[in-house]
Amino acid sequence: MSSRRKFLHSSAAGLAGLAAAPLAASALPGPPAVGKPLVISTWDAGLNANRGAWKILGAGGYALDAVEAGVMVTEAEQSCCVGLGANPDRDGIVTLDACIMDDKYGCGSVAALERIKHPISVARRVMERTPHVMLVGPGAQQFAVAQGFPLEAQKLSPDAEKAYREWLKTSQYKPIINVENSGTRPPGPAGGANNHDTIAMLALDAQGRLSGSCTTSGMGFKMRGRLGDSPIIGAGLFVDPEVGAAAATGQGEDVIRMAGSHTVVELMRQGRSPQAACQEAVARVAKIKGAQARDIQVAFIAVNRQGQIGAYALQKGFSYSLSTTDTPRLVESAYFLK
Ligand code: SD4
Repeated sequence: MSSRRKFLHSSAAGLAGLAAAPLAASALPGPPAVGKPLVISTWDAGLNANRGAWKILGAGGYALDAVEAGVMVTEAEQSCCVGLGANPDRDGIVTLDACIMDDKYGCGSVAALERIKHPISVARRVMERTPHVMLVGPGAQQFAVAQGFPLEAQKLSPDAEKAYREWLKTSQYKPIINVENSGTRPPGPAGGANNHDTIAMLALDAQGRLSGSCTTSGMGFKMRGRLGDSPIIGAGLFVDPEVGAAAATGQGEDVIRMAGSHTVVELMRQGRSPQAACQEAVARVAKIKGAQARDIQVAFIAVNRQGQIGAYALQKGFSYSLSTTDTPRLVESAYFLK
């Protein structure tokens, strides 16, 4: 943990131009064109995930394989932020959401999936082996089992069990912004640590193919049946091979209401750089939320076909992991609210 934190600080210091908090698009230096292949993912969990993706990208592999393998690393870590080790809903059950998009408008998604370790791989099977885009709840689980995914035990991890017991003392639902940073996890305030849990990843491979993935347990202590943006194509993730790709993290309700990732891609289609597109989308969230914007976090990452990247958050504290070699860098994102 502490080495991750140190890495965050040193990387952020070394990339001070990206860490500033400009409010106007024109004031942004903007991340450099990084070319291809590249992989970008949300939060510091992205460091390990990017390493997993790079094994494929660095060997000239397919972006789709990379974004699946990359976030599978995070799903398997279990100890932190995504997958079966994460915090449960308010009824004490871990439910998982994931989606994936390839470079041909192919997309697949699962939501409210229980007891399956790798929802991202189930989402890929939905894309590749069914006529549908989304499967939810028991139907998604039934499909996963039919596809040979093992049904894991219905059991909370020790950390999640502890957090849930704490949360039950008050049963207050109050998401805490930026809890995805590993330095803030656990211990945290009751109902606080792990309230948001997501990794989103975008990759451009050596052949110029774009793909994206997103996987999450959603917000800890959510209502049973609640879905956020992460499994929703166009909200948590969108890939248009003619333009670029975008993904979101943070308060899913506020990403859904402005079709977040699709909005970022459409802004790029209109000529914005990935950075300007992320910034404009975040500004829209801020405008919609008004004074309540301070209570939430929303952030976008984006990449265009040319290999330029963008990242922008509503609040300070969002960082993303970027790989253009086999050594990932953690970069503190620019943000909107001072
Ligand atoms: C959700 N967007 O379920 C997710 C949470 C998240 O980092 O992104 N956390 O609303």
